[in-house]
Amino acid sequence: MTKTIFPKDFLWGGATAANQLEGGYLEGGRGPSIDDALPGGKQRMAVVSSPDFDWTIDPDKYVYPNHSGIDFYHHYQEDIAMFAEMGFKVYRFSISWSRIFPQGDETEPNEAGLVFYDQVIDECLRHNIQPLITLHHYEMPLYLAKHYGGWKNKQLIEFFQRFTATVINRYGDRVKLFLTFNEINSAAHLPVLSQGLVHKTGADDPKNMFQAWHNQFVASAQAVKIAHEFDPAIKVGNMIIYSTSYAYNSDPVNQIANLEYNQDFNFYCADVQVRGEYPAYTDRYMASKGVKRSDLDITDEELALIKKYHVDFISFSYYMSTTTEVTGVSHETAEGNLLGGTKNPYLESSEWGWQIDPAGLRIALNELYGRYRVPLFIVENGLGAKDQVEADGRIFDDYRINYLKSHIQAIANALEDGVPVMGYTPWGCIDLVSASTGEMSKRYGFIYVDQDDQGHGTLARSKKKSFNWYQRVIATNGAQL
Ligand code: BGP
Repeated sequence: MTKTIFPKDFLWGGATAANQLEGGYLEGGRGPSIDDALPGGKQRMAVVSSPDFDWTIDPDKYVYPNHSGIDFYHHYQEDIAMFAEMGFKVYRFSISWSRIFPQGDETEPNEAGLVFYDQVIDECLRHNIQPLITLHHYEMPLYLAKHYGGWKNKQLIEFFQRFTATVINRYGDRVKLFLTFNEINSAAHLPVLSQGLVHKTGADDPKNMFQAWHNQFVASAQAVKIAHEFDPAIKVGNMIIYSTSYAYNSDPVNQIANLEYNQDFNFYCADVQVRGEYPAYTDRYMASKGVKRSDLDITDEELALIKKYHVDFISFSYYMSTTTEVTGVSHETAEGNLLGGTKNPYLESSEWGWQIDPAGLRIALNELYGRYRVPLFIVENGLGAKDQVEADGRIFDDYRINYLKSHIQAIANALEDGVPVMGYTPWGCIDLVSASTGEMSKRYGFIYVDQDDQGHGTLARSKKKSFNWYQRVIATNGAQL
């Protein structure tokens, strides 16, 4: 076999999230989660940021594809068997909080919800796939958002602690890898998914974002404490979106804009979760949003907890890079891209305006390791694209293969740079509902799922060309891309 730079215990796999995958939204005693109240389709983000949005689930008004997901709730055995066929060593999935605590503030968990994840975990282990669990991925019980105002409310720390303890006590004998908050830094762009905040509950006031982040930092530290006390062998990671950022040119004002973008977006949350303390630029960042640290409710006990229980490793999503300039108006913007920024003239974009940049992943890995010196795990990466099904049912997704191949090559380069990378779990390894559009047609999977944007289809699973390609990548431990 050709020589590989990937370590022999490298964790190849794939990633999903409960709210985009499971369906069964009221089965097994599950309560509604915030994602169940968000419409699918083009109006998704616009509706959520309007002043009238009030979390009412109204199926007559909007299409709700998240209610059905891809019905993993009833297909998990078949899906995990296909992951095993690809050779997955690890499968990243999230636990729906409202399946375990339907309302969120109960003291006793819902046993039927716990049983569902027992089955998923045992099915993974039967196939020698290690589970990697995200505790909080873009959803929370709807009740907590409606009646407590989401993560800006300190009571959520206690509720989340109960949820975390329940999950770790139940699964910690079989699951040794956990992540706390998915893309915690995304609150700056997606307050609804990340922190359960909408216009009515103060998403427009940056003070709430910083308070919610602080509460999440405390909850994350508690999760590390609970996990390590249960079994010191359990490793807990944070999870951030990392968007490698370039200054538009060598003009120092753009270089400074880039420095601040990196501090505020890429590093702020990780600095607290990995180093255990608020970074030096905290006051500068808060002031840029009109917030003073003294406006927030932060106690010495909480800071001590954050300091002591920092995470063991960093996990991150990487899809694209960003280009920063001080005005952002003189050049074309990266249209359609939720993270915004200026269009980089050297890069191609996906159909959704995400700028494709594999070299940026090598830079990300080097920057994160240089700054934090802890192991890194790429838990999301991939290309959202519309797939064409041929008359004979085959799907030739060479564009996806090319995207993934170039990014895996970038990981190999970073390994040569000496960066310790634990694993790689491409996003949406099976087609699922898109987080930003709420639609099916933005697909990432190696496995095709027959369902359209209105939720119609047989839900039949089939292998795309990339399925066999990824199978070979794993079988050769990255030697053959
Ligand atoms: C990340 C989220 C995922 C996922 C992915 C792709 O930000 O953690 O939940 O959906 O992006 O995004 P989208 O579905 O909007 O294409």
